[in-house]
Amino acid sequence: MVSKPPAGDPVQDAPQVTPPQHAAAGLPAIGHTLRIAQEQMGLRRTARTLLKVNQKDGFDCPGCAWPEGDKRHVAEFCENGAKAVAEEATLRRVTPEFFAAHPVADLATRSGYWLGQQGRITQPMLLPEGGERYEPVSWERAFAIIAEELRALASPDEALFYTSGRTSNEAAFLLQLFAREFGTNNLPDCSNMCHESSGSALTETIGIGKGSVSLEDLHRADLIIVAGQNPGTNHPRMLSALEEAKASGARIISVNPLPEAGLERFKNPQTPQGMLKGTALTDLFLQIRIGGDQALFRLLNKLVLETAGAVDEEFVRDHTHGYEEFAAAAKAADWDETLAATGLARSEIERALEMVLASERTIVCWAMGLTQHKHSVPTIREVVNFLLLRGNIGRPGAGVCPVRGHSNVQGDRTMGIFERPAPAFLDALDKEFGIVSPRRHGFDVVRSIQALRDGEAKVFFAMGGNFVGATPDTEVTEAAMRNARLTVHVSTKLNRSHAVTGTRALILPTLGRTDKDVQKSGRQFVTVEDSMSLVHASRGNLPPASPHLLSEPAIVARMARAVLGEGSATPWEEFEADYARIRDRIARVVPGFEDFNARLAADPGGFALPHGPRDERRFPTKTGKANFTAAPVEYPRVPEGRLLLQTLRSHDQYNTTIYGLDDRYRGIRGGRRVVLVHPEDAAAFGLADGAYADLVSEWTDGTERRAPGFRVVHYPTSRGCAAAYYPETNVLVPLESTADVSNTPASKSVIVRLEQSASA
Ligand SMILES: Nc1nc2c(c(=O)[nH]1)N[C@H]1C(S)=C(S)[C@@H](COP(=O)(O)OP(=O)(O)OC[C@H]3O[C@@H](n4cnc5c(=O)[nH]c(N)nc54)[C@H](O)[C@@H]3O)O[C@H]1N2
Ligand SMILES: Nc1nc2c(c(=O)[nH]1)N[C@H]1C(S)=C(S)[C@@H](COP(=O)(O)OP(=O)(O)OC[C@H]3O[C@@H](n4cnc5c(=O)[nH]c(N)nc54)[C@H](O)[C@@H]3O)O[C@H]1N2
Ligand SMILES: [Mo]
Repeated sequence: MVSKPPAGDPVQDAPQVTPPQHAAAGLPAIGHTLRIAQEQMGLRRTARTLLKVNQKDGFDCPGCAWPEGDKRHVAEFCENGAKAVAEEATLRRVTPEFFAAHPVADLATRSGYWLGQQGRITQPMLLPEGGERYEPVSWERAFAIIAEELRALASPDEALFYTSGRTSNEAAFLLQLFAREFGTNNLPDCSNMCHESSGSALTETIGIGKGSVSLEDLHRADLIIVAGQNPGTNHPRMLSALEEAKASGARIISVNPLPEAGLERFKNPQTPQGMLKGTALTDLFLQIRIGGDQALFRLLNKLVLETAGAVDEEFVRDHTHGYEEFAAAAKAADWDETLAATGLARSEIERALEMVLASERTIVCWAMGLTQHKHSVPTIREVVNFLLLRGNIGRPGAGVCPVRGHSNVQGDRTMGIFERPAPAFLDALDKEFGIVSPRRHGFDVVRSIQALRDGEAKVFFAMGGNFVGATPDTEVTEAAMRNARLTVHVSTKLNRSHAVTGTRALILPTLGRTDKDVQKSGRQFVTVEDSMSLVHASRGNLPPASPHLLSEPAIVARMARAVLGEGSATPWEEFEADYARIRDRIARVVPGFEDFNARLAADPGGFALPHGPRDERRFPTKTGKANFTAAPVEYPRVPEGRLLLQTLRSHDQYNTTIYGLDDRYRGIRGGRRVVLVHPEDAAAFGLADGAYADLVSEWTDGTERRAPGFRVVHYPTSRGCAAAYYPETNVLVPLESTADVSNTPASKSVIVRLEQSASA
């Protein structure tokens, strides 16, 4: 299997490489922000828009899910948030003339960067059966086509309803309601590829799949461990929280195969002192091998167990279950095996232990570096064991902190976007709407692709996102998508998924976060939930990108009316006219949202959802306690002469949206086809810095996948490991290579060999 870089793709240009930087943000970040924002929006719109980001009367930043503090700065955004805003608030437009000039076959040759740079989509478009181009279509006709295809299915389970995490609570609630009224739980979402492993591990161990800390807790912690996360790029506002924590005496351990600039030093653009010198953040850098985290935490647990007085015995006795079995497993942890799995030195782990023992309040933060491996769920369970041992949950300054990706990915799940909904949730939904939701579990992302491939699913609907761009095994996935009868994308911008279609395809253009949303009852706002379970309003203030756009709630409501017709007693029209009516229903179905509208009116800054472990050390698990677990230690076994490749984000991208071709902190400019390799590993393949190599992944069934033409960059990553950007490398991730339990694609552990490129 070969993926050729698309013709005319600027990413083929030879990237410029300089040594990686050792500090993040500062002046260059401001300059970069303003340049990108102005290119897309012009000067006036830039000012008007950026000053509204994350303000109480403004819109929630469409970037990451990091929470806002209570005290807002005038400019409450970061470089990458500003890029996300600029990308959406751009003045560039994709009109019907554009589609007339660019047949689908042409779009299919373009890079994701080029597609995204064309601007906002202005009208609903249809690719008719056998057609070569998308043509303008009325909204009415578009919904009639969806109704026709959905009604023609042999079973509702032949339809898939995907959600990307930018969708508001209101739209998400309507979408899951529609899917269940229609008769399926096929609600895959981006979370399946993202923090599903965190959700699986946390639900089993503490009874709720969400983080247990607030910003306040971070500021009060003694020790913060940041494992498998690159906040300098992906959650830049987290750096301010880490800086504040350090100012109050916290220490930081970063666990990462790469030295990430943002974790080394932060130059806070909000303070003069920060701009000059900045704050060193990391006290101890554990440069771990990819996939070594479970072994590391297991050994730390053994060492804590062996230290007199280190275990919080009262907490363990009163609040936990499974301690004996866990302690037996932990005591068996082996130094030599841990050193082999982690690539760390004994002295480094001993230093970490000292810091752990000196801390009364410890927080562990993590993201994709922990969630996208075969053994991610046991890894995160081991992190929970680690925190439970010293009672670091449910008290100030301590807890679990999975740092979410998309700005409302957590809220979408709270609203019921889940292929395996809890029976209690469905009971409440059924009671409220007088429907009978299906109880059979639906398909997650990977199962959805398999269902399309195998002809079990025939209609694919996406509320945002870029399904074929974000999912693994690009060629398999694209072939699967082409099997569909109908593909529908509710989108703001063009992406790869619009070029890889079913027999018929629809593009439904929608309002974004920054757009003003006016419905029959007047101006609307929507709500979102951030990574720390805070719910708040988001209100766009720009004139919509085109008069033909519909909001996401309106699209779902109209689709539901077209599909369900008289058969539905749900007041879809009323929901479209006034989103407060949707919130009234959310208040009655979803725990924690009681008096939803009234509470938002009282404080537009929002409210925190209840969280048993955080609020009262109540653990809603099967045992009624926090569960210790005792899984065998796993780590990737990489055959001789192979490397373990992680696929990650550059500084100039938002998932599959490419803002630019630079990865400033890592010293890469003007290109994305790079592979970062330790100089000695590169030498073993006979590859000098600047050589070109094909990445060839090897899977257990003997198949190989190839991504050609990557510039080799000698880089200080841990030995035996390599890194390259997603989505270019998705072609290398076998569909069947997923995490146990959560079924999340193992995008951070791909076994590869490097071959000198034929063409270089
Ligand atoms: N600007 C911007 N912001 C974003 C996004 C974006 O694309 N751009 N994406 C959003 C989304 S959806 C998400 S999920 C988050 C993603 O946020 P991150 O998880 O920070 O994103 P990645 O680039 O995947 O980085 C993974 C990090 O984990 C490290 N890592 C890889 N493997 C291992 C391992 O085995 N062990 C350890 N300890 N570390 C490892 C990598 O070196 C890297 O530092 O960001 C969100 N925010
Ligand atoms: N190899 C590899 N694969 C990965 C990952 C990895 O680290 N490595 N990370 C995974 C992760 S963590 C995630 S979250 C997924 C991301 O998967 P997705 O969420 O599917 O992908 P995005 O690139 O975030 O989606 C971008 C598209 O969303 C649309 N969009 C933007 N704003 C809006 C809006 O307001 N409304 C609507 N309706 N549409 C909008 C635009 O059309 C844009 O092109 O990718 C996963 N895939
Ligand atoms: Mo994500």
